[in-house]
Amino acid sequence: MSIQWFPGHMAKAKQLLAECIPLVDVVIELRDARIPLSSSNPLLAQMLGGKPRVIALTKPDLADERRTAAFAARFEREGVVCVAVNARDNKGTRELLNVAKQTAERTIPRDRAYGRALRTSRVMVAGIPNVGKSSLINALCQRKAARTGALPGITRAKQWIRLASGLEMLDTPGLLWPRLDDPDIAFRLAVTGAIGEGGFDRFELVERLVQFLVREYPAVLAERYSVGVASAADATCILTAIGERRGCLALGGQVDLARVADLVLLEFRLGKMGRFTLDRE
Ligand SMILES: Nc1nc2c(ncn2[C@@H]2O[C@H](COP(=O)(O)OP(=O)(O)OP(=O)(O)O)[C@@H](O)[C@H]2O)c(=O)[nH]1
Ligand SMILES: [Mg+2]
Repeated sequence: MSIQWFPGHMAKAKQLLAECIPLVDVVIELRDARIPLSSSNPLLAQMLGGKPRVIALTKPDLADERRTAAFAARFEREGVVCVAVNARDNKGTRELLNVAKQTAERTIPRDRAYGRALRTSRVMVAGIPNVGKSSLINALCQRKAARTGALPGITRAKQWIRLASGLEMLDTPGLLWPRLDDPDIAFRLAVTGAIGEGGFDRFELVERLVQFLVREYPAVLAERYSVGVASAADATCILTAIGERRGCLALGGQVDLARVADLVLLEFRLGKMGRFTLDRE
């Protein structure tokens, strides 16, 4: 799959992160729970240097629960604290906040007499586009402080948000890295919504999604759309059958494959077909 995304605002995002990392005590690196490895940003890792970080696995409601737990345990074994957080129902947000605060306070000078941290903690929230950075900040501060949206590239500048506890959080624009050479990683990033529309061929993406589902979750398409699922090579046939079932027809009465692709991608991203983890350990 060839992916093009325009690096103009990415270059800006990279510069902004590089400028802000020295200002914070800890970085919360957000990774999509559906792709905990593919959403790991090598550029961010490089920029962090020795800065303390914790990993938050976002959108766990869309991912396979057992795999999320396994990945969290793996990251912990590798020495990074990891918490799954659902910005929709706040599950995990308190734990994440506590962990981030504790990690931050280890680096802040303390009052000699009372042992209190001498200033409030500063926490950066960073990660790939659309991973849920702004939504997480809103969940943590319990108000709509940062703008969010279903497409990548919503946050374009930095924004400091102060929590009731005094802790300061920095929302940042999503960052991708300059080369997506691995077609599997490119597919996973695109299908989960990290890459802007126009950066990839939508129909090709959905064909790959169908192939993935037939291979790894063979019952899902049959259950959701009541279509026969013979083999992954039949992606276009499967999409045509879905189009007939759902009445996605063009003016002449034939199936409108572009509309079917939109429908399948949307339903996958909304979790209507079930919960999936695309990365394997
Ligand atoms: N299902 C689910 N959706 C979520 C969750 N958190 C965020 N979202 C959705 O993910 C989409 C992206 O959220 P944002 O908070 O705007 O993501 P972002 O990382 O700030 O995106 P950019 O600023 O564009 O880089 C929105 O449609 C959110 O509603 C979650 O825990 N579960
Ligand atoms: Mg944002």
